[in-house]
Amino acid sequence: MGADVRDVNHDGRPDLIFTALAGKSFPYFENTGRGLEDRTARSRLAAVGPSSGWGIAIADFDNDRHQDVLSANASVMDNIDQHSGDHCRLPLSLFRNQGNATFAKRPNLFPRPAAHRGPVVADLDNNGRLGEEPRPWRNESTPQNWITLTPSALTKN
Ligand SMILES: [Ca+2]
Ligand SMILES: [Ca+2]
Repeated sequence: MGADVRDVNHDGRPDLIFTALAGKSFPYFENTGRGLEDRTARSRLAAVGPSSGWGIAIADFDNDRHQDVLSANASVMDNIDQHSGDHCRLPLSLFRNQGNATFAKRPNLFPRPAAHRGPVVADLDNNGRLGEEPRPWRNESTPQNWITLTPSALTKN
């Protein structure tokens, strides 16, 4: 389904996390420099729950320097509500990096379920904290350090 690549474990090499269908792990592969090694079980992304993940974004959502994981969730079947106890519309999930490339799901952070497909992450209000689109989520975490750059036009001498 969705995939994103970032240096999750601070070793300078990009790592890979992708989403999966309900009941499956969200695989996490660390880049060892000689290849990718499966660290899913150690990362605790193996127990993500009954959500089918679509898009994924790896970013530092709480400005603690550790890359966190946001997944856009929904069932693959638009009419699954009519056929089982499962739901098509699901809330987003945020997995906080605990500083050692292990993740803890932040419960009830996104209570509004929807047929999510792909997140877009940006600092929409220029406050140094990342928010999420298409349904704007305002990040109200404690501000940490960030820098804002304002590009200016170059002039010829
Ligand atoms: Ca890495
Ligand atoms: Ca973080």
